[in-house]
Amino acid sequence: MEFFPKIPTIKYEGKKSKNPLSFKQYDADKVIAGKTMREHLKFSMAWWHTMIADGTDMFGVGTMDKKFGAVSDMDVSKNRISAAFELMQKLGIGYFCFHDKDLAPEGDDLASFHKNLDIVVPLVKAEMDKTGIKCLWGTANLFSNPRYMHGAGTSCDANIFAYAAAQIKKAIDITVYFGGDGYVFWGGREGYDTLLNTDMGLELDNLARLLTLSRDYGRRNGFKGCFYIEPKPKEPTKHQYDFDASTVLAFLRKYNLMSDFKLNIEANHATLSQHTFQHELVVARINDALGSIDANQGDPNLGWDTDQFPTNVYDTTLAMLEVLKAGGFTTGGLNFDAKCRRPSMTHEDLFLSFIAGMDSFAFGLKAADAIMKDGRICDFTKNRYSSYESGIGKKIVSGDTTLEELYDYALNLGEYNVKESGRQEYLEDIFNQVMLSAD
Ligand code: XLS
Ligand code: CA
Ligand code: CA
Repeated sequence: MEFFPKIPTIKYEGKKSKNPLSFKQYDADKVIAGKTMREHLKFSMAWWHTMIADGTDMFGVGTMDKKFGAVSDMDVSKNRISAAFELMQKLGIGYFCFHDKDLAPEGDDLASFHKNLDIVVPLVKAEMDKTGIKCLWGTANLFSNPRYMHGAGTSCDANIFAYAAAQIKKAIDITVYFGGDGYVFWGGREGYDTLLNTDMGLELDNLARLLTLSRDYGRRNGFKGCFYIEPKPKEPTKHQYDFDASTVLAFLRKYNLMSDFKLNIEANHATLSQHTFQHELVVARINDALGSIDANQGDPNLGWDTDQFPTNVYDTTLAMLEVLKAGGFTTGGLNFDAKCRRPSMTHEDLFLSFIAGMDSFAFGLKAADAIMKDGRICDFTKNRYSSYESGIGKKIVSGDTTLEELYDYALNLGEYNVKESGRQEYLEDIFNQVMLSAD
């Protein structure tokens, strides 16, 4: 059965096309810097937003049909599988990401939830085998069920810690069964609403204990991919422990988890933490921890986690610049953790949204490659630090100086001031000019 009968397979038609159901920028087989666009971009569908989110918000019920003609919870889950693979195939999306809870009804308790998963998960695998579509990462939803009101790994109740562990075990099993490349921990309620009732030290130690137990279980049971932490500063809690990339890196180092964990950077979470998307990607990259990306965008005038499809081509260009500088994705990819706006309620809007996001990142890749090839911005930055390549600068970098030597050196300089301009506006203009002529 076809769930989107009016939607054809989406093809690349080029910039001049006015056909809304076509790609204007994303030419999957085009080779850029030695790889096809498909290989560079590794697009992924987020099961929760695409197959489940129906437009429900705090002020009103859903506006979109995500039941795909089914009535019982189990049938809804099954129809979503067929619809998901039809959508991914028509768009040429090679990966998907999922929470355990996205795939099957929760039932009355954990045992019935896992029984439901055992029925549904092989159906997903059969579609994967048929289509060649892969799993980018899996995760467990440890934030929706009321039992996680105080957190999961950071709950004050040890029974809830055990529940979380059980859910993670099953979600890792499913990810391994799917051959998934990644496993994500996003700390939904791993934070606090007030410090008056919170033992922060114990909560952080317990969170690390849960991640360590999960890592060890995964490695013992065939998970060869990468574990990721996804930073976010707040929402739903007032303060989330995995606040931003730097905070997460300090946590991973403190608890000796750096060798198995990298970061999954989400654009909207970056801006929520008062950073730019580019900033969070740079922090991840320079720490060799750029794992994967949740591709979306927020709205600066709203200021919460709106999870919009990414259409800002400045941001996609800056993001792809960081991905290229990092040498491209290995286990990671671009997961559209994004949903249509509530009034964009038709199934066609789903396709139009993915097309907008894919074209925006495809353009970003082309523009980033052009900026790398143009070389002026990278060269400028490199030359800006050339004083560290010889003389006293070289000694500072190689660790061959002392504070005493620097004291004498500085005093001998007499009246000295920097001569180089930062040239921000000049660089921004180069960025614009190269980006606008990218093809
Ligand atoms: C929520 C997060 C979530 C994670 C996966 O804000 O983005 O969707 O990506 O649990
Ligand atoms: Ca996310
Ligand atoms: Ca989000």
